[in-house]
Amino acid sequence: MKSAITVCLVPEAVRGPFVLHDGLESGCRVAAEQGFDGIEIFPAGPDEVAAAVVRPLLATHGLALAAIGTGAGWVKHGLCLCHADGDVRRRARAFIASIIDVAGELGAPAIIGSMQGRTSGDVSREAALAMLADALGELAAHAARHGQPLLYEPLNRYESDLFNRQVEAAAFVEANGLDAVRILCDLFHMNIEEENLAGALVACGPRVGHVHWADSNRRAMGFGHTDPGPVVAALRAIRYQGWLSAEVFPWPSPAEAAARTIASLRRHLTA
Ligand code: LER
Ligand code: MN
Repeated sequence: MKSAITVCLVPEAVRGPFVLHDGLESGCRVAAEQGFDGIEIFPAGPDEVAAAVVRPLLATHGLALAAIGTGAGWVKHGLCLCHADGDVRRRARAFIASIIDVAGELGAPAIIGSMQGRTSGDVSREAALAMLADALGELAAHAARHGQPLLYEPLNRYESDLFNRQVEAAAFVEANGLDAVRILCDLFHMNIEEENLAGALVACGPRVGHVHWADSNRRAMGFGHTDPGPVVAALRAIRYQGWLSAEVFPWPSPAEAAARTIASLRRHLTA
């Protein structure tokens, strides 16, 4: 398993659960100094993560790219895949596809989290799930052209009402034949929704494609009450070899959140 830390480039998300907010160059420097294997980027759009910009920075600092988030499409532009307005849905897909392309060029997958949206007065659950399945199918095919999976993230009930639990999301993906979609298991959302973190990971098995490594209160692992031991044991049991990426608040400071994260990973991955 590999360690990553989040770098947010979106001013509107400065209060979001991302550790590093001072640009890519600084984010890469801090990630490398703290001993992370890679970074996960939350960009405003595809241009600021163009391969020509990101590749040399990663090379200089000996880092890999874990994933790129697409949530700025929602945060900045109000786009989502289940919007009642077909034009908004089309623009949401185009935004995600543009991130898939830059991420793919850099050998990494894109994440669909907040861009999934939720049901509304105008969109029933049945309609929203049909829109989601269709969009995931098209975007996963797009990602497959880069040899990448597409990461779909169940969110907690306060952020989406589509899928809150890992196994239900995995069953939906399976029932719709979305073989190239992998589940992003965020331990913060899971702490709210799952009975048992380890049990949910084991039940998801080979569908687990990425992990957001966060404590119960969305601070760095070690600053809340999640026990990471059983989580790591479950990931080992399903032979997960992907990223454990710190998508957490920069509390009490970015440096301390980074240091606490890497300490928790070293303790549990080498145990
Ligand atoms: C949002 O709460 C989240 O967990 C992000 O990873 C989704 O973009
Ligand atoms: Mn997350």
